[in-house]
Amino acid sequence: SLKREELMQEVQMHMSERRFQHVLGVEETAIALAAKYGASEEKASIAALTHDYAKERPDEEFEMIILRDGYDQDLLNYGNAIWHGLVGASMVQRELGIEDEEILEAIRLHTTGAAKMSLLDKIIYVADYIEPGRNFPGVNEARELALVDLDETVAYETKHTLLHLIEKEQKIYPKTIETYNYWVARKA
Ligand code: DGI
Ligand code: FE
Ligand code: FE
Ligand code: FE
Repeated sequence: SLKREELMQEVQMHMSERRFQHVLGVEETAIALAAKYGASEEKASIAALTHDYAKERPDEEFEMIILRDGYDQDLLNYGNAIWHGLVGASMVQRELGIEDEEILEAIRLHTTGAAKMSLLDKIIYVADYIEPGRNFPGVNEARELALVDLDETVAYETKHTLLHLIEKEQKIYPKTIETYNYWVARKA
């Protein structure tokens, strides 16, 4: 598969400069988390560089793939926010030649999380939330938490993302609820 430099170039060509800077921030953060928590820094780098690869694809392309490739058709009731990782991973595989299932799964889960997450899944989920370009209330608390407890950071991110979505009256994807039930509510 592609070397880091080629991968970066390919990713950059598929998105705005602003989004590419986000991707580089996620990569830097994911590598640091991988070093701290003992995951592969190379896999963290590749997953981070490609996690939003499909984010600027047209809805019609996602809808065509969802109809064609045996996805749960309930996905059609959602939009780019849910599709770009879950379905976007198949574009990363096909177009960038990434076959590593751990990397593809981290891409699939990066927006919603899941009850069952690998160390790499957690790293990408959290790095996406706390990368240096993020600026929202609570991000510094999440950054500090990530220095001490990755699982607690997954819980914090999940709770705050859900609160934010509900505040905006957004449709909640069932997997997001599963993530909340496992990582947040199970502790109560
Ligand atoms: O792609 P990014 O902006 O870097 O970040 P992301 O992939 O984590 O999230 C994309 C958006 O998806 C973000 O605004 C939060 C939102 N999101 C997460 N879970 C859900 C959701 N949106 C809806 N409608 N439903 C969800 O369950
Ligand atoms: Fe994303
Ligand atoms: Fe995220
Ligand atoms: Fe992202």
